[in-house]
Amino acid sequence: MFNLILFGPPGSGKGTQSEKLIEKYKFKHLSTGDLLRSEIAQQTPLGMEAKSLMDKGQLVPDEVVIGMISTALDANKDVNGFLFDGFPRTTAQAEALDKLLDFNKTSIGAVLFLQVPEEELISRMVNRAKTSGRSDDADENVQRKRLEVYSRDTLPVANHYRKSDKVVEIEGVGSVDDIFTSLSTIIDKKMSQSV
Ligand code: B4P
Repeated sequence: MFNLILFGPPGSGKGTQSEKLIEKYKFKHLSTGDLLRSEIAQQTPLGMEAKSLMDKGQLVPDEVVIGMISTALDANKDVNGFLFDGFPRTTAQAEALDKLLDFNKTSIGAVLFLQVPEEELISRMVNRAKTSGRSDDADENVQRKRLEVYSRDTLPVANHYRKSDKVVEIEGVGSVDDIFTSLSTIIDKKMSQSV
């Protein structure tokens, strides 16, 4: 089993690249953003609580997302590997994921970190707002808040995985296909080293 984390700031293209990666490598895709938006669409109590936080650019509590991931891992025992997209977003989430994977006798094979400058991120979120219908994309103050939360709470997650030499930085500006080629090259290399 080969497990991958696609890491990067909001709007760096994690969701965009995940779609292509799951098609090529048949990973089980676990996007906490998608899982939360599905709860919102179903108007569950969890979804309603998450929406109020997401609309302000804040993170949903660790125990909520860790619980969602734990359930998803249990429900997918026979997959080739997981692609974690938008998770972990805090060091506490990363530590919880390490324990869950360890319990299942597996681990993270690589953390691919998409590098995109802040102004480009804002411009992508502004563009995405025109079509996504996502209320957290529509307001520039919320976008700035998401980037602030990212720098404070999520960036330290990269250091957590640097300790075990798992992080590979990838240029996240350029065509979607060129970025996908860069990601695939690293994944092929890491997969061949893991067998
Ligand atoms: P997410 O759903 O994870 O969304 P994201 O980080 O905003 O976007 P992503 O990086 O996937 O960007 P995309 O491909 O769409 O999170 C949403 C919210 O959910 C969070 O703010 C938080 O509140 C909550 N949440 C989620 N996970 C959580 C967790 N673990 N803990 C706590 N809270 C959590 O790309 C963006 C745009 O750029 C798109 O329009 C795309 O078309 C465009 N684009 C992509 N690649 C491009 C390229 N190469 N060039 C130009 N444009 C490009």
